[in-house]
Amino acid sequence: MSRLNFKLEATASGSRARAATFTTLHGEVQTPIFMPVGTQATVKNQTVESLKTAGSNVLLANTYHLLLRPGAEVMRKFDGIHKFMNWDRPVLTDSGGFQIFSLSHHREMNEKGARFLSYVDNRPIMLTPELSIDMQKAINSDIMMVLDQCIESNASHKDAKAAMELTHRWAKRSLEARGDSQQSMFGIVQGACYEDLRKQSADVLTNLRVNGEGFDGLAIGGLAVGETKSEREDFTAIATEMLPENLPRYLMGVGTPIDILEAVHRGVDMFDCIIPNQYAQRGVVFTSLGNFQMRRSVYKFSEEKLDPSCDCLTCTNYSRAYLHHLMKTDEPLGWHLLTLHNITFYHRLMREIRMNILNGTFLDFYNRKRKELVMSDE
Ligand code: PRF
Ligand code: ZN
Repeated sequence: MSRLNFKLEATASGSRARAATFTTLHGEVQTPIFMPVGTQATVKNQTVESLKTAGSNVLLANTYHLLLRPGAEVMRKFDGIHKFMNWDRPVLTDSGGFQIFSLSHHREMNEKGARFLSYVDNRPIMLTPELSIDMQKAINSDIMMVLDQCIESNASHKDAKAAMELTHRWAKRSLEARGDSQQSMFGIVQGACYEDLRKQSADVLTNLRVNGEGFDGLAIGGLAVGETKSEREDFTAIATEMLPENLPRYLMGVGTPIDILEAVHRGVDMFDCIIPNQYAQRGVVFTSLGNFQMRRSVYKFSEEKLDPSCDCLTCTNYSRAYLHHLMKTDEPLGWHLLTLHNITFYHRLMREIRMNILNGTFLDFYNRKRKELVMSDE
């Protein structure tokens, strides 16, 4: 049984989409959900107040970054990240496995853990499952992630199998390291683009028990790391087919609005992604009329509001011309306003998805929305 008291509310017909609720130490979560990325105990360019107006509920923070700075002592001083950043809603922490894989240059993996050089002071650090969980306890996140090894999705079967098996051993050590903490913990399915490995990984992690307790949810890792869109969709479906009905499913690091819609259709409940922030930083916004590049001079004189069907603070208050100007002059306010809009767009999409699942209209919605989002993706 999950500590999260996961309750399935509805499953769509003609689709594997589901709507559910679960309860964390900092309140209830309704799924499908999008969790903005707050790597450094901040969602870049946002305040906790602006995030709440956007509709954010769960934030994602990164153990890897917070371990290096400000460090465990500061987190402990504040009894965790909530008081530190003034966020009273749920927080999920990624374990650091993926960040070492994607961000560290001088890294070495062995049975014990992952060794890398700190980007703050070049000091060597050995991130073990035990250290990752210890830091996640200091952060006091509502949901902790196991330390895993994410490898390229085009890795050989032999390498993918070795990384998956190491991930399973680290998953067990992570769950053991939880001790008497009340925090929840998710396992992470790996196995690159191999059907047998994905099935085996889902099976092993679903059945793993330490002191009679298993994981409170399961994540799908190792996707959105270089495979094609159709491979990603196929392996998402293969993984979710093997996962238990009664636990939340989290697809890590995915994706664009259309990627998320496709994954919900394949049975995923939770998402995080840096795309709404990254796109905003580059001047790209998602709108009901398709994607706009706000740096383009076509907006120079436009008195229109950004997206006429969006009720965010950006769209209700500022013209396209002003936002264009802010982006052209690299003003931080431009990043704030465009990020706020993009995050609001994601949360609205998730609310529409959830509503349609609950109303029994998801399949129609999926078919309609899919065309709209694919068009705006081009
Ligand atoms: N593992 C962890 N975090 C992640 C991933 C993973 O495989 C991914 C893959 N897209 C994103 N974030 N721990
Ligand atoms: Zn808006």
